[in-house]
Amino acid sequence: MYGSLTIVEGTIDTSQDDPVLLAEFEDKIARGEKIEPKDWMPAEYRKQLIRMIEQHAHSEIIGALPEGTWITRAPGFRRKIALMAKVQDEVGHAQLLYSAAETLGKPREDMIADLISGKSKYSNVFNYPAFTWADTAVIAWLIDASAIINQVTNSKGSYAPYCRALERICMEESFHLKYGYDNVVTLATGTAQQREMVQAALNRWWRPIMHFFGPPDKMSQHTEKLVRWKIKMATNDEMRQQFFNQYVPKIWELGLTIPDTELKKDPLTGEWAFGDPDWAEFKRVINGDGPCNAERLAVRRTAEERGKWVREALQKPSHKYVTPLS
Ligand code: FAQ
Repeated sequence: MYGSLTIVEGTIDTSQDDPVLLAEFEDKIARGEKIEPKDWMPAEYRKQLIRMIEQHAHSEIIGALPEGTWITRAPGFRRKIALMAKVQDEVGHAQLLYSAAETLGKPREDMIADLISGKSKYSNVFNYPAFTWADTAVIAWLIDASAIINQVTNSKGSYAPYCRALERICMEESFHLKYGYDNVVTLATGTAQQREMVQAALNRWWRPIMHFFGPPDKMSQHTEKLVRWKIKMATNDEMRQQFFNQYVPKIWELGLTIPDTELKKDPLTGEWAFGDPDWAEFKRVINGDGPCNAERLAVRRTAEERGKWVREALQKPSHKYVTPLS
């Protein structure tokens, strides 16, 4: 329960909503107007936004971890600085998104508690390890590219605070993408060993990236209502197709191969066909049983425990700071 909202589990449920207000709300959405936190909204719209923005925020903060472990090992000072800035950006994105979710009534403490207890989900991709420097390059290029496709699309959506956060995030992510591409190009045009390393990383990340866009539309639980209320401005399959259109040619251009023998574009429809990326693995990973789920949550749990004294100190009445000279 958050404020006057009772979170109802299940499919779209507008039975508790005033039909007149609901009709006005839907007209507003249809006209392309934005919803602000103080505007009336159906309980299910609020519930869906909290779920999605909260998961997005968790993804950013957990998403800092696979690359974060490479800051000390990045090759060269310039790459170290760039990676450190990227990781800081991702954590900053989480702050923007937690703030956007808070406008809907769920306190940040509850969101963090749900993350570290394993109740809330976060993006599947961050439950895989970054074994080599090339893994970080593929993350920064192709996962940031996937995130941009999703976020640019949804920044045109209906909930104003989320759209504002997404616009700002996308500006920063576009630098991440350039940084990632630069690293991939360096490896792909480097020594035989570097090429091998980046190809191996691409092979490892391809399936998780296919999963990143969510299950196929026919298996998706939430897409229909999210599209109806313009929270999602494209379906999971549409965004995955956009990724193929934009990035498959760029990957091939670098002489890299994609580990899916069934991947091909239908010349008549323009649709990409692809092999089954193992949706059973996707389900296992998002439900807590991926290669790094336990490790990722343990890091967040430790951070939460170690930061407790800072949060407590901030709650206390402020004391006048006395400098040695005053
Ligand atoms: N991972 O009915 P749908 C980033 C869950 S940010 C985990 O299709 P929906 C930046 C879904 O929650 C990355 N779970 O769901 C960065 C639902 O479970 P629930 C995050 C997933 O909401 C880059 C169930 O499956 N971006 O990368 C995933 O309509 C580099 C049924 O699925 C966002 O969160 C998944 N991939 O569509 C940081 C964007 N897919 O809640 C560091 C906002 C689905 O019923 C380094 N979110 N599930 O228990 C969205 O656009 C949507 O929520 C989707 C899923 C498209 C992710």
